[in-house]
Order: sequence, then C-alpha cells, then structure tokens
Amino acid sequence: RDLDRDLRRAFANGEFELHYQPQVELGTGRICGAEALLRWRHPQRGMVPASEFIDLLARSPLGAEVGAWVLRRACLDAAQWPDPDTSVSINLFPAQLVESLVAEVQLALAAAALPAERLELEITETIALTQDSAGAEALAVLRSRGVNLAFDDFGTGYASLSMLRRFRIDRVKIDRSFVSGMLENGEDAAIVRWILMLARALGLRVVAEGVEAMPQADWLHDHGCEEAQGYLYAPALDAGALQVRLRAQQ
Ligand code: G
Ligand code: G
Ligand code: MN
Ligand code: NA
Repeated sequence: RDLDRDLRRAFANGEFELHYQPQVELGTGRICGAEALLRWRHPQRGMVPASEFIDLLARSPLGAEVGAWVLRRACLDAAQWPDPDTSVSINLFPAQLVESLVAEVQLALAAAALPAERLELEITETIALTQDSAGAEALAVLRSRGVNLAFDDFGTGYASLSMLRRFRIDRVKIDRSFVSGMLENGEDAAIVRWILMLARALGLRVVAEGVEAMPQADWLHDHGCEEAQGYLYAPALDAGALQVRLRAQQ
C-alpha cells in the first residue's frame, strides 16, 4: 500500500525516466534499435532498482497510466534519433493489453510523427496468457498497421510455440538465462541453437539478450543470430547518452 502511494507520487513528480538499451547487429556492431527500460530516480534514495517497483506497477492500476506514458515518451525520443531506421521496443504492462491499446499506440505514434514500423511491442507469455481476447485482437490490429511484435524472454514459458502463431510474432528475444549458460552448458547451447533454427524456419527475426562477453557474441553470430543486446555493448543509457552513441555511428 505504502509503496503504491510512493509510486503514484513519484509518477506525478516526474521521477520516472525512460532509458534505452541498444540492440546491435552482430556482424557490424552497429546499433539498429533500442529497448526502452523504465527507471525511477528517487530524490533521496537515488536510482531505485527496477526489481523493487516494476512488478508492483505491473499489478497496480497505475501500470496502465505509466505504460501509456512510456509509450508516448519512447515514440517522442525515437523520433529524435538520427537514423530513421532505428527501432524502439517497449515492454507492455498487463493492464495495457486491452482494446484501448490501439488508440493509445496510434496517438503516441501520431504525436511523435513516428512511422508504425519503427515501433516494437514486447510481450511476455505471462502477459499474453492473462489477457482476454480483446487484448490479443488489439495486438492483431496494431500489427496489421505496421507495428512489430516481439516475444520477450522466449523459451522460459510453457505455451511459447502456440503463442508465436496466435500473436503473429515478428521477432523473438532469446532469454538471457540461456545466453549466459550457453558456452559452458550443452543444454543451454542446444536450446539456443534450436530457437535459431525454429526462427529461421518460421521466418522470424531473433535478438539474443544478456550478451556480456565477446565469445558469446561470436558463437551467436556463427550460429546465425543477427542481433544482440547486453552489457558487452551497453547497459540502458539515458536518452542523451543514447543520442551521442547514435550520432557517433552516423
Ligand atoms: O533493466 P531492468 O532491470 O530494468 O528491467 C527489469 C524488468 O522490468 C525487465 O523484465 C523489464 O522487461 C521490465 N521493465 C523495464 N521497463 C519496463 C517498462 O517500461 N514497462 C514494463 N512493462 N516493464 C518494464
Ligand atoms: O525482462 P527484460 O528482458 O525486458 O529485461 C531486461 C533486463 O535485463 C533489464 O533488467 C536489464 O537491465 C537487464 N540486462 C540487460 N543486459 C544485460 C546483461 O548483459 N546481463 C544481465 N545480467 N542483465 C542484463
Ligand atoms: Mn524486454
Ligand atoms: Na527480456
């Protein structure tokens, strides 16, 4: 309850910031997109770790409001990036997966004059499974208008395969738990190889998450993975720091 009130106050005070973790092309190292990640800059406590408030937001009605703000902010920021092909990905809160998401996304895109093709919505299995058909229908409408859909934390859930089809996913994000173990553990390596094969067969793009070391990047590239994100390249950067990186590669 108290934390809930804190979150409300923080949001009203403008303490939430949107940071961006670059996604790079494994062949060239070039930044081709960025994932928006919410940060809370508390006036006394400093940066509050996401683990201390994201789950709470996800369960709170405030999640819908913060999620709508994330969407608008991310579109406005992405519209300022120098290369008109750099994509922006946002994570959806469960409360956003309802019919009104269509209008919310259209408004955010229009306000920023951002083409729908630049925006990617990340959904997790947990989110998709808890929602009714209106949420799924909203995603289908958005996809038909050019918005991309990514399956976050791919491989960690139970219904991943049927969901790929049900939601007409464009891209899968290999969960970082597989990437972190893949060079030492044959089972993790087999899972990553299998995801890459499946994606190729289904015509899906793939991004590997949690890449922290060059040998992981090399292994992924050798096995046909085209994109990666992780501390090897950059943590989530504030909007200004991302701009600097994007300009440097123009
Ligand atoms: O960078 P990090 O520790 O912030 O992220 C922790 C978790 O919080 C991740 O699972 C990420 O998907 C989630 N998260 C971060 N920002 C957002 C956001 O804006 N919306 C939603 N729904 N989840 C987010
Ligand atoms: O669940 P989601 O995949 O959206 O979460 C992204 C989370 O992963 C954020 O907490 C982000 O800070 C974290 N993250 C990003 N890159 C790395 C990495 O290379 N290693 C680790 N351990 N965490 C990472
Ligand atoms: Mn994500
Ligand atoms: Na993820």
